[in-house]
Amino acid sequence: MTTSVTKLQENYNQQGFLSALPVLNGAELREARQAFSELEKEFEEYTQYSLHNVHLYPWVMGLSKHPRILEVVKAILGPDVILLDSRFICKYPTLKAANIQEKEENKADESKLPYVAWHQDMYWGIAGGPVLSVWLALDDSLKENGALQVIPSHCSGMLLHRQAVRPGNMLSVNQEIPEELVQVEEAVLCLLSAGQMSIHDGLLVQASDANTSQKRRCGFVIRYFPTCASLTEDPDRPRKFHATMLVSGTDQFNHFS
Ligand SMILES: O=C(O)CCC(=O)C(=O)O
Repeated sequence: MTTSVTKLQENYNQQGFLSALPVLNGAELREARQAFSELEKEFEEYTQYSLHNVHLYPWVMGLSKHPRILEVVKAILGPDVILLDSRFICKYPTLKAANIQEKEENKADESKLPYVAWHQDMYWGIAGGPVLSVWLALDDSLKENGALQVIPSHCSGMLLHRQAVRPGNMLSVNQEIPEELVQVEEAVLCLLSAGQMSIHDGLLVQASDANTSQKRRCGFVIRYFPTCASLTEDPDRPRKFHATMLVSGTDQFNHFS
């Protein structure tokens, strides 16, 4: 393992996330964006969040197994890795340019724009190992188009989640951690140029604001975990992962076969 990967590992273990790691070169990024625009035509509004298990498309599988991604993922999770789930999460520009100049008028609208409420990915109930999420930017991900934000301390265990109060939460079952349980003032923005990724631990508290800019914010989220981990059954949070896949090493546990 190279020194730089060891350093990444140390930083990840300390803060629960890493940001601005280069992944795609110019040609790879152009290809991915072109292929994504075909998907957008096919699925229209679903590209916003609900397009799950996109790694079943061969070009997306290529991204999920990109050597630069897997190098970092394996350094953290070990050699035997399962891809649990993947999805595109896109926030489109929703405010019209003319309206942007009239900020006051927009206030009410902004409060209804899609955003991601504070949550932890481990909400889905995983036992026996960590979950690591990769957030690969297909567009620049900036404060104004609603970049991912994280609270850099992932050792606090699972926090209470409830139904989100504010409309527009893009999470699948509208879950949120109440704001009084979150140290919002400690939030760090994961600012990314297109082609870079951030990664975060499944216990890290994270969210993102609405896109109030004229720039699309598209990210490809991929969740990985070690083969020793398994899903816990919870009737209140029924969730099926139909397309889990071994992406590195061997699986002696067969929790997903
Ligand atoms: O893209 C976002 O803003 C949120 C992503 C997210 O919730 C996740 O990676 O689990």
